[in-house]
Amino acid sequence: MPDIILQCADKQLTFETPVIMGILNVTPDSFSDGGRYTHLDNALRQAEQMAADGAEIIDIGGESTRPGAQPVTEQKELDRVIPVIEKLHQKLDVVISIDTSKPGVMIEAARSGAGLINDVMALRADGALQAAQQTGLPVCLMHMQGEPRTMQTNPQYTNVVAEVKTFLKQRAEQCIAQGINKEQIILDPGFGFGKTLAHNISLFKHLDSLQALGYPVLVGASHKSMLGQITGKAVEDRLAGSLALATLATIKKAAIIRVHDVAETVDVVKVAQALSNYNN
Ligand code: YH5
Repeated sequence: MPDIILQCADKQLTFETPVIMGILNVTPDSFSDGGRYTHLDNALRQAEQMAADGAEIIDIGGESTRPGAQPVTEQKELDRVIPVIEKLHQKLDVVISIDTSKPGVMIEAARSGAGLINDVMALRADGALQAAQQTGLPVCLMHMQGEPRTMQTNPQYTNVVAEVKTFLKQRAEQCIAQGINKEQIILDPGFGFGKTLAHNISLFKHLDSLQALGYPVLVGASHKSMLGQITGKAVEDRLAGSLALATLATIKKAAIIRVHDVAETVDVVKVAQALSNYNN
């Protein structure tokens, strides 16, 4: 992986050590400060802190994709994310990732300074492949079985590792056929997206099988219910579990780790990297 360089608009990402992607939610339920700050100020403060803590990527999502979440309109998503992207692009030296499945949002986000497209639908929406190609930005292709509203109802696989790998390989090939550069593709097994705990565990244990496709792999499991299922802890008490997972992801050479707790994860990655036998 050290030889891979992602070209994220005006910035480059390399993966000698896992890159931390900090999660910045701009959905209304993530603001509970009673209006003391505007959404924009709040987002900027959070993002500044994550950058200072060592996040190299900040992932901005204007549509909740948590289990059971309802879709939002394109205009609403644009209204939420574009001002934040413009402001962060002005003020911070980080790669801005846009977490969206909508072609129109991809295009506008790229115009406003985004450096990476993160799509939990793996560019399956009508026009998304073309839109992503047009931006020239790297794309993260994530596996999901079903759709957010219903995906956790009854996830089923014959062989989860093989099925996720085949799906992502085919999506990567579609991207390449559409004119997206092979070197601009990231894969993600999609922890918690239409998966039981057993499915998530298999995918994590066999991350190397996905990495064998030759693309950088993103791991996103911070605070997710698989950690709640393993530890018995509520969502606000999943930091330690998230850090244990980040340690293992580092040892397994994940390229990008997507997290809520940037400062803590940066330390964990440094220690895991320094002390593991086969990372360097
Ligand atoms: C991901 O894995 N996930 S949004 C449920 C939680 C906690 C967090 C409380 N976007 C991913 O973060 N993009 C999301 O339980 C993502 N990979 C990529 N590439 C869901 C989320 C979350 C959901």
